[in-house]
Amino acid sequence: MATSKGRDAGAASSHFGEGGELHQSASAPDARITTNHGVPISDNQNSLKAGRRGPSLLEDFVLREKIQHFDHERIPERIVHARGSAAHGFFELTDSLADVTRAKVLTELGAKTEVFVRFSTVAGGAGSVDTPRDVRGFAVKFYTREGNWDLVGNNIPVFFIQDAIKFPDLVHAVKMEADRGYPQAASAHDTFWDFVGLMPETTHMIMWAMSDRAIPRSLRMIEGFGVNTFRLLDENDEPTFVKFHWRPKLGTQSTCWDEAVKIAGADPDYHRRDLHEAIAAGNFPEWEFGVQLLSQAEADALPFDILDATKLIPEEMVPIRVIGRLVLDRNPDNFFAETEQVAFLPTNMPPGIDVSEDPLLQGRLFSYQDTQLSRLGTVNFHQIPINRAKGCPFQNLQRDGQMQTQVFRGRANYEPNSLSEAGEIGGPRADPQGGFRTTREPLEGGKVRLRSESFADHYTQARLFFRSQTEIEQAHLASAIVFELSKVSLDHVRKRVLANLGNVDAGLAKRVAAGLNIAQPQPSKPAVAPKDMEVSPALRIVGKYPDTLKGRAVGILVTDGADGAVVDAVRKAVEAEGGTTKIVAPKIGGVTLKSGQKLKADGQLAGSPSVIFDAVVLVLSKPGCDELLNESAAVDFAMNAFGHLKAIGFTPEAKPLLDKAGVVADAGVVELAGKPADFVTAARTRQWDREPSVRSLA
Ligand code: HDE
Repeated sequence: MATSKGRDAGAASSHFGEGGELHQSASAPDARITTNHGVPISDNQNSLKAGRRGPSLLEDFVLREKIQHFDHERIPERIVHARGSAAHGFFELTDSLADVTRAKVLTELGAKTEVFVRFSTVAGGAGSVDTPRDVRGFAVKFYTREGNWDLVGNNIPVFFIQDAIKFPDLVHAVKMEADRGYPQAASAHDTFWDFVGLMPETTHMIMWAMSDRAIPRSLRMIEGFGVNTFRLLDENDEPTFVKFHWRPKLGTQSTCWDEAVKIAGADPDYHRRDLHEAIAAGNFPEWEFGVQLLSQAEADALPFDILDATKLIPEEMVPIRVIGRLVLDRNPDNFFAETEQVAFLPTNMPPGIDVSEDPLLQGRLFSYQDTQLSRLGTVNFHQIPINRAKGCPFQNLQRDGQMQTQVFRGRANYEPNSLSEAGEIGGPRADPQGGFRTTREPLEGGKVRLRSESFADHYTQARLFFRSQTEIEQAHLASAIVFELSKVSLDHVRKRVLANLGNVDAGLAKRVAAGLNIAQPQPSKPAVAPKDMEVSPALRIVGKYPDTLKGRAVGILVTDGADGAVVDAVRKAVEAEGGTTKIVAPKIGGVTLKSGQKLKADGQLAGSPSVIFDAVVLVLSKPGCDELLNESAAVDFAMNAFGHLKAIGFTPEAKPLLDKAGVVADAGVVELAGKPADFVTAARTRQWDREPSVRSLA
């Protein structure tokens, strides 16, 4: 039996004839498969064997090359920000910063600069899910005419720590625990909160990380920040401090925590898919680019140190000047070649942009170049197409190294040289006028290992953030801390965090203690007593994003016998406002409508729960509804849509299902009597007013 198996299997395939030989019509030379060295391959289905039943022969270089290449397909994942999604696009300058910088990318009005942008989570591995509670990376590579500029930012404007020397500790603490290898992509565990409690400087960032900003609805709906303070230098090298901001056109929008958790199961690639599909459909994500500019004197007048990355500059103190826009309009062709191999370096800056002395940034200036060497394996990683400077030539006298792809001509691999005097290639030279120059700002003091006293206030801005939130956001934030600390198993860790929270806001500490049902400890003794600042409404998200269907998806659940006219009306109304619709049916083959027409499904009910939509509509027939009453996926569809504060449109036949799911009438639960206008109004936003009726928050 075994004798004929291989041959039978081969004969079954149209590619094979008698004896397992490949019967493929002769490919044109440019379409035929070859080895890596260009040798055409005659058979890509069978290894070379001694006799029909083997063994395979070592001589088979086609097999060996293919397997060996495969064995080495994976490269080390990024130590942080391993999971990412990216897109190509452009940056267009709409307001010149010629008054403060000589960087052409920021002065050539109307000029478009090609960009590649990678979004990421921080803590999880490359294969982790898209929706954990986490900071999102927002890394932009501008291919400028004066070299690449990498603005490697996050969706939160401050950071956990003040000095780069604490970064390995922070990352060890937040990643999966060393002995057990879990939890993956989650901060809700002992070691993270242990670090947080012992390092009060993390408190401000913790407020942001526990806010809804850390569970974004879409990568198209996150803000971006350069975080560290940078400098701009004008023609005379006069410096101006700068903070960079990205603001999404769709507004900053988030999921509910329960929803984020469920999306992780329903669609682990939720954000990656959303970004890809939006771009593929021509709904190009867009951001405004803004700067906060300040002189040394203005910086000195602020009540905190702009070199401290745990502090932000409220917009109300230094307004954001919008100077351009970023549009992502092309998906990568190949995930590995582009998204995985892209290497961002905060040291990539064109002339006219410079760093500050922020001790966190100073460490970053070393780290990124270094990490690329172990990740991409060679000093020549800048020659990988996605990393190459495209806006201008790059040339110097650096030579050789692994994976060198350039073929240099001539003898000039040193400088100075006088070879050009003999008519030979002399090579490039430094350009004192047009080249990159560093700020001339004077430094002070001797060598010290200390933290500046100007960094000592760890609570004022944490308080500012918390008190600037709307009531809803404060409740979410407090509940998120309760959730995380409830996953902590060490009592003393919980208590220490609670004691620190007492310095942020007594009410917050009280709510968290009540949520944990433990006694509220005395506040810890802060290094500097926190002060009350004027609240900053700009730090909120609820009430700030536009009520719109743009960028939102509506799931329409249908059954056999459903009214096609209602489906059409909803689709038209949603799409007219820039939203997208997807038909969900019990079976992927779709349904037969009341009219007898077939309607194709975009998704099967069990695989398309309501968590992946922003609003839902149930267009059911009576028998269809009766069947769904015994289908937990259908009950969950309605129940979760309600619990996640989504608009629900329904035909009267769907009422029994809504009743079973515990959906009760409110402004967001709309019967589709004729026109879907009321549903559309409700679907433009979340039904925040419903929240107290569906969950108790801290
Ligand atoms: Fe990073 N960070 N980081 N980081 N970071 C990396 O570089 C590091 C920090 C950020 O999509 C690594 O290429 C140190 C702040 C993003 O490829 C590594 C410190 C901010 C990305 C590294 C920080 C960021 C990274 C890992 C403290 C916001 C993903 C892989 C001193 C401004 C880029 C890599 C991408 C990636 C080091 C802190 C943003 C290890 C030492 C603050 C968006 O070099």
